[in-house]
Amino acid sequence: MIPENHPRRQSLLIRERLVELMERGAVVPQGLIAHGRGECFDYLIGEATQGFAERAMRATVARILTSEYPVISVNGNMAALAAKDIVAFAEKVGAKIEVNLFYRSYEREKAVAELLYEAGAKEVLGVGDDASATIPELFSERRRVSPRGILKADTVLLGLEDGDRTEALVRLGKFVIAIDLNPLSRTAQKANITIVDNLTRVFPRMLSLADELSKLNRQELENVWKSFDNRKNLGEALRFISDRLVQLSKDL
Ligand code: PTJ
Repeated sequence: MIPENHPRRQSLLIRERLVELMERGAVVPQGLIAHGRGECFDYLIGEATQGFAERAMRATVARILTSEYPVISVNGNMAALAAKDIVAFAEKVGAKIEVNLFYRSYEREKAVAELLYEAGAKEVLGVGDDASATIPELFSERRRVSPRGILKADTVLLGLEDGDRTEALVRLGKFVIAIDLNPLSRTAQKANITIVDNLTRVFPRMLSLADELSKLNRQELENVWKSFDNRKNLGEALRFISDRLVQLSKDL
């Protein structure tokens, strides 16, 4: 039992949920390691959505609203932490949802899809025979995608993704949007838009941004995402972290 007044109650509850879903087979043990890394970067950005993340989210929503075929790629950690918000966001912006796992097995595909269906999804791609297409240049199970999903997508939104797969999707001509707390990861560096923020904050915020931005016309939406510069924004994330650490060290 985590005491109600524990200062890090929320964070401990999230850990408990990941462990529980690992026991149910949706999350892999490596996902716990990835989460620990994420927690560390979250500390560095003050465990709050900063300006660089807000700008990246606005560009993301604008891009998705002007996409022909947007797909949200969901792995074990994403489904464990944000299934409800992912499903609500996908519904609002008309995006498909596809299970795409680094450590793929049929049992895990089903376990992750089940979390999404429990959260209200009407359709989940990438399970079993549906993941029958392959991403060239990637090997083993990591290359499988759905011909009705990622293979066909013009825009792919993903989180906690491996660098090789991000690079392969970009080479395939996909517009890749990554949610990654680590601004230095290969995924963060290679994506077209990187949201350096915790995915538990990202989806609720993007839901309200979708309401706000859907009032803009197509030209205005295109201006929002086309004027976004990912490298500059990643630079701002790193400067924010470094300035914050300098400030914190002065306060000691
Ligand atoms: O479910 P699977 O089989 O697809 O496997 C998923 C994991 C997460 C195990 C796999 O994709 C993996 O090994 O990821 P990495 O290479 O460890 O990358 C995870 C990245 O996500 C790191 O840069 C973390 O800082 C970041 N991260 C961790 N938790 C969060 C996060 N970013 C945003 N929100 C989080 N909650």
